[in-house]
Amino acid sequence: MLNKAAIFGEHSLSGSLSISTETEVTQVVGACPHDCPDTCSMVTTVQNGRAVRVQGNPDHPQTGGVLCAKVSRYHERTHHPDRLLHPMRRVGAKGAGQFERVSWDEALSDIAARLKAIAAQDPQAILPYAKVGMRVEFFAESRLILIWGGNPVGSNLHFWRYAQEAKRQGAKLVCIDPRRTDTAEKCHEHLALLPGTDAALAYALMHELVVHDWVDHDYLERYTVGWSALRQRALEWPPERAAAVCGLPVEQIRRLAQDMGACFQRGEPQAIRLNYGMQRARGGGNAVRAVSCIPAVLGAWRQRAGGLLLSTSGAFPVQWAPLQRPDLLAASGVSQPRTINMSTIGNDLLRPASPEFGPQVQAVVVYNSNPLAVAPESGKVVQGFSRPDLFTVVLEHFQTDTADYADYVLPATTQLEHWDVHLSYGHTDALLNRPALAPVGESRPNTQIFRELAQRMGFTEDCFQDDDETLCRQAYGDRIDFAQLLERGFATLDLPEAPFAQGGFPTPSGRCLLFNEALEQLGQGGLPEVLPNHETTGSDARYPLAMISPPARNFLNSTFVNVKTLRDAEGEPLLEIHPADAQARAIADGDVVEAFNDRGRYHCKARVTLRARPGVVVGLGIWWRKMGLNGTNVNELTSQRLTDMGRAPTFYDCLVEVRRLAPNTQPVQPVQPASEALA
Ligand SMILES: Nc1nc2c(c(=O)[nH]1)N[C@H]1C(S)=C(S)[C@@H](COP(=O)(O)OP(=O)(O)OC[C@H]3O[C@@H](n4cnc5c(=O)[nH]c(N)nc54)[C@H](O)[C@@H]3O)O[C@H]1N2
Ligand SMILES: Nc1nc2c(c(=O)[nH]1)N[C@H]1C(S)=C(S)[C@@H](COP(=O)(O)OP(=O)(O)OC[C@H]3O[C@@H](n4cnc5c(=O)[nH]c(N)nc54)[C@H](O)[C@@H]3O)O[C@H]1N2
Ligand SMILES: [Mo]
Repeated sequence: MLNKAAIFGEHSLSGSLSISTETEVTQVVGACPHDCPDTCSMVTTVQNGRAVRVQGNPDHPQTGGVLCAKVSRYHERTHHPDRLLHPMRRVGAKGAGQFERVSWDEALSDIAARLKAIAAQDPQAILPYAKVGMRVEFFAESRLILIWGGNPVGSNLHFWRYAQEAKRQGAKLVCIDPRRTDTAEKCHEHLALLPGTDAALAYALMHELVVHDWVDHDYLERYTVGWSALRQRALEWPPERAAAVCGLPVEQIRRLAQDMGACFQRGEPQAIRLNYGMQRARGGGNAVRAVSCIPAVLGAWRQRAGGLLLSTSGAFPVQWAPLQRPDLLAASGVSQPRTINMSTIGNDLLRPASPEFGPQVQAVVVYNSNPLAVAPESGKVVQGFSRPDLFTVVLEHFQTDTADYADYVLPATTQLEHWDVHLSYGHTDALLNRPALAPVGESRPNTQIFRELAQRMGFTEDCFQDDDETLCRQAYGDRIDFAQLLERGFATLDLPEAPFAQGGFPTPSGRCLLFNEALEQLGQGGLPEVLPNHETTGSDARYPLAMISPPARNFLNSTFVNVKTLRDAEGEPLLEIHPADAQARAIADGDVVEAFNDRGRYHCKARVTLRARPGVVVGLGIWWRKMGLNGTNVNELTSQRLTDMGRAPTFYDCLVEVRRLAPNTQPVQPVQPASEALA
């Protein structure tokens, strides 16, 4: 445990939990709330009503007593001097951030009056468990691991522990990522492909498997559909062709295929950890389909340490309920508010009523999200939230970029102060979060705020009377022993070790659909397609550099950006650029630069580094706009276009140009919140 903590600089807790009454120290088992595949069980130490420490639960095997650097600072966030402590009503212009304190009663009555028709989000609706693929712990036994489109050292630490274990046992680790991340540095091989070219690489690998006959014919015959069509398509992708598309040396592709072939011939397990990186470009859905064919071709699913694990959470949670005009809702007999894709919120807030779109959006309730900072093409998002006729309510811990545009800001409790249940998309345990503290200030849980709003809006259904503990009980029904959850904080679901060893895929035939007839009929293509990005470089491209914007290690999306210790670790907003691209633009390390395209301008400092590959710049996210040099962040540049499947956002399908603004004569500090400037 100690050495893991030392390696990662994370905090670990060893030994068992104790409760000592003399010193009034208690420890409460909870669950990390963040949208991260690890879903850790955490232990909060409370002294005199304040959280003094947050650590990983040593009794929960997946957590193993270790939390990431961010969440081990959770108590700093909960007791942060900038915590929102009471309801506030806007007095200044939208975006100016000027508010006056109001009572809960005043705030709720006024909001309820204005939102009469809001169908409060049904707090009982919990995402169904949809587990796809391998169990994460079995990666420790794999002999070859492809980490494809993810940076687990930064964002999936507990998977990385199993990969490390495998590495110690002699496994080879390969990272497929345009950026030389911390993960890429620790792997044996790094394929720095151009963003959005993963399907081409997958096909070239299958090409090599076919021509060398590193193929599990028996598995394909018994448990798949469409092998001959896929095989034929793969033969159209010799490594030379893919190398040109992906911007990779052809030998590197061949070498990877040979490693896969060697593993196959020795009968050793090989596995792929697939993450969101590749899904944030136009062809993301097809890229995932293409990569997912590989384990079937190899018959890798036969072994429990073989196959593939893909995060199953939605790529972009739609977490807020836009409200339609009550009179129109009533007139049309609609009782539920519609949901709007957050990837196009900028355009949608600005859209007038139309038959296709429906009525204009009149009100927005935002909770658990910071759309001003995280949604693409922020220029449009800002314009939308600035509409004087839009009524906006934000439930928050802090005065975020989004809260600045609210008519009402309502203080919400943090994870240390409320009940919650969590399912993981990286392991197979269910977790329970018990509150460790009384709510700070006048803050209230989201659920309580929605219940009170519902009451004032005249909803009388029984479910609006349920308290949070009841909701947690109901969430799992009888699939989980709630007593065990209460006692230990986690319970393991019973799942097979090698789910697809003999087919059993979640398809009508139980076979893996290499060729998908249903998709063919929808015009999507029965085989996975290699789709170019929406924004492709080339002679006619107006902007020559591709920009990706993955999260900074010490932030969780835009959360924690205001926690000083974590912000200090990230320094300031940076754009990574390869030395050749920097030289061509006379940019030196530390210069203030402008990254721009037709959508907007983002000012930050340049970091000239080999982490960026030629032709691709990296803007680590997601900083608060108000901390940016010109009051913007990377999402000023990203587009609202959607992916091929699932209408997901295309954050990493984005072209820009970069120019030097000023030399780095003095350190440029991001604007700090007032309370921290004193510290
Ligand atoms: N520290 C930290 N952890 C997090 C989060 C966070 O903000 N901070 N966010 C959480 C959330 S909400 C999510 S959705 C998950 C995301 O988790 P992951 O899906 O693992 O996403 P990232 O860690 O951002 O890794 C994406 C990687 O893909 C690379 N990439 C970009 N474009 C491409 C491409 O076209 N092809 C390939 N192969 N790679 C590409 C990026 O350089 C980046 O290193 O992480 C969760 N964990
Ligand atoms: N450029 C770029 N943009 C991206 C991404 C990227 O990789 N690149 N990643 C995208 C992805 S995958 C995601 S998931 C989104 C994430 O974007 P968001 O879902 O907006 O996540 P956060 O930025 O973490 O903001 C969460 C907010 O909710 C608040 N909050 C947390 N807990 C509670 C609570 O219990 N109650 C209430 N009321 N509030 C709470 C926090 O204080 C925080 O301000 O960003 C997306 N945006
Ligand atoms: Mo996410």
